[in-house]
Amino acid sequence: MPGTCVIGLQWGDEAKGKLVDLLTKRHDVVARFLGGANAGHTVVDGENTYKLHHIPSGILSLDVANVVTAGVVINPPILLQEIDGLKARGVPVNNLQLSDRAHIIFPWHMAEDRAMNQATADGENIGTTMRGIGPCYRDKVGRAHAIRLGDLVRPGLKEKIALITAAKNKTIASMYDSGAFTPLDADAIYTEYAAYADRMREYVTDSTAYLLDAADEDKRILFEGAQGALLDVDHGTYPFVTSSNSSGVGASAGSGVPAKFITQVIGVIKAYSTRVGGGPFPTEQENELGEKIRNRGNEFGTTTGRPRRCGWFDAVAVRYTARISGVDTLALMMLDVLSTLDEIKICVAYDLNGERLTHFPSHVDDIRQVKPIYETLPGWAEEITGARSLEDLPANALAYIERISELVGCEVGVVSVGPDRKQTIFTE
Ligand code: 2SA
Ligand code: MG
Repeated sequence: MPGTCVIGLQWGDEAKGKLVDLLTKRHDVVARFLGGANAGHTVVDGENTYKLHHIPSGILSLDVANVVTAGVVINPPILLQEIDGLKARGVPVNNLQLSDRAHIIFPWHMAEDRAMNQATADGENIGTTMRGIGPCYRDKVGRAHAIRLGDLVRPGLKEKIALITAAKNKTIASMYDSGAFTPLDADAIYTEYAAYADRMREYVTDSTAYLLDAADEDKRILFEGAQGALLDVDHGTYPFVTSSNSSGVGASAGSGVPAKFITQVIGVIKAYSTRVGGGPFPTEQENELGEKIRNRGNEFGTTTGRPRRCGWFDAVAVRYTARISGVDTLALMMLDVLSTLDEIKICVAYDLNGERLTHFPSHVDDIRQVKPIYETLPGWAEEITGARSLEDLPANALAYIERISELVGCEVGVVSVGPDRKQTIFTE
């Protein structure tokens, strides 16, 4: 079965949504396998721009099944807004399935995220999206105080919510200064969430069973990642990460489909780097150049509108994430953003206390300390948003693509020069 996986290889926002949308035509199923309303996937179809958070980016293709799998955490009001927004613009969502194993985000998770989002043990703020993601995953692993979509649509919900609200009111109160937290009202939460459950019921499935059957029937499944591999809870820049496996290793865990069914992994990279929230970022440019990239690339969070930190392409980090994700081919996005720069730098190694590193360090202290070692390439003056084939690109842009491919150790199969579907070059 040809299973394809799309993974962001940086800190998220690599324009994965555009790539997934392009690839859906060649697939029968799109399965989103992690994260939740912290993700913002932008899909552009002609004049229309859709911003999706939970719903897989294949939703615009009506004959493709779009599956929110067990590994996702669902925020019901945000999901329902997405559904309503799509319907209001004439996109039917009959092709959506929601896993009954997916965990549900509740108001207590938001309250906990706000309280925890102060500082980590080493004093720097993670800068989460405040969507309750970390607390929900923590409760999932903790088991005692978790509610899955399957629970939301079954009897017994009222009792579960009452029990958890009572426990959470005690623990959350202790996280805030006295008076700063208004205790949660279990009855009100039940009434609100029971209404959400009624609206979500028609989409609920055992998505694991569905996907396993689809795999056995040789259906073509596209596994859609969210965030980026450097935010992977186990393999990223911990603790400045999200709370699930956002690298390639997460596709099977989240979807329930064994790795042997995934025959191709596409690593999505931006032609430069961005990061939102706290944490180390070796090639960050806190200067005019960073500002220029932010403005040209419109680098502001889809979910929260936060300005993204910008910097040069980091080949050390991407080579690492391409390897852990098992990447076969790269999709290089937003190359047009770098047009008009005199020169472009690529980080080819790190200097850690005088030692040259070409592997990505495991400890955040070392990632903070490293100094990037750059190689400088000449830029190109002309805009390239109209390029439709490699021949249309300036020689310096081609040289840049070639160098990234060499340093990361994977071929570049796709180059994107703008948000529209048409602004895509397939190199084969
Ligand atoms: P969280 O909310 O617990 O997952 O945050 C933990 C860290 O993960 C980062 N993170 C992200 N980074 C980039 N893009 C993300 N999605 C949105 C988007 C972000 C937005 O697509 O634009 O709108 O602000 C995303 N989601 C999580 C987060 O910044 C923390 O560093
Ligand atoms: Mg995004």
